[in-house]
Amino acid sequence: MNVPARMARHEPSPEESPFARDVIAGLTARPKRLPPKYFYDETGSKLFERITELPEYYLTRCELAILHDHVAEIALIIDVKTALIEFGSGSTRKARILLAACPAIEAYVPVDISSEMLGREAAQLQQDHPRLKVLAIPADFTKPFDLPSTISDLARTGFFPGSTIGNFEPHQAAAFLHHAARILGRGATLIVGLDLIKDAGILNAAYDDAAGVTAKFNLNLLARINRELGADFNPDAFCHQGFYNIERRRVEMHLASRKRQTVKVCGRAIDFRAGETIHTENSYKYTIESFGALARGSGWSPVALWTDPKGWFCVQVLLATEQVS
Ligand code: AVJ
Repeated sequence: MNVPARMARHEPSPEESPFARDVIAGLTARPKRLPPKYFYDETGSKLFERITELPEYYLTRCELAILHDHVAEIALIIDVKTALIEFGSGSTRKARILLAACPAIEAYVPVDISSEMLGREAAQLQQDHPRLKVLAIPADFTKPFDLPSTISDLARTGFFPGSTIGNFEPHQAAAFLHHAARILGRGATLIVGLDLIKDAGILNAAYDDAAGVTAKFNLNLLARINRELGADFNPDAFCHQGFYNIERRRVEMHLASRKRQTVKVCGRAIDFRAGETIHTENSYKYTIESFGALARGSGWSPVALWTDPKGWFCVQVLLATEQVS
């Protein structure tokens, strides 16, 4: 079949980009799914910032409070000249708390898939901290990447806040922790934020807010696929779902088809039954013990941890155990 050149440009073949490949793989899988890392285009990153300000979304506020309250103790742990490597940085708001109180941090290396936001945030941070080495790496931090050679004389402190680790399946979280131990190397420290298991009502509200910002964030994924891959999703024909799955200890987000419909994506026809969902995100919740066990099994030893007064969120400091495989 002859495809006009103009059409072909708007419908990249699955081989063309990792995004196209992942979208086709996810939408042809049963059940349908899409990787949450693709939420964060320009619009999605802004919507996520709005989520962090919602009354129901307690995660960011709790974590900021923990960091503010305990940063002096963190500074005592990271006391030798170090690079702070942040995985999936988004905003630099949390790193700024550490930078203000930890004079040992000489370089800041944010690694993020959302390159526009990364560039802006890194440039602003550099202005505010003229003597800090700011070395932004636009990359998918779940894939191997090299640290800049200019930080080879510094110790390494990894920073993985926001409960982003909850997006991984537990076995992927273990693989990520091993991967982080390899990238950061011997003697490294890792500061991780994780969301704790709690009452389902609080979790349901946090991921299905009254103002509908989380719904917009979830639905933007379809708009992004339209924009970047020339698909013809009608976002109004899908609805947001966000709920806590108690048995699996995770919040699930889905986009449910409001009717039977067919959508064209990268030249393929994707059929939806009425009510069929695309599973767009898991956000695993841990206990202090279950996360500690995961860390110990993945090359790290927990050395300190704090929660907010309600016990909803936890920041743990891990030390790389000697043997790095
Ligand atoms: C940034 C992955 C931690 O799981 O809470 C917020 C993303 N999704 N609302 C989370 C998110 C829906 C968030 N993480």
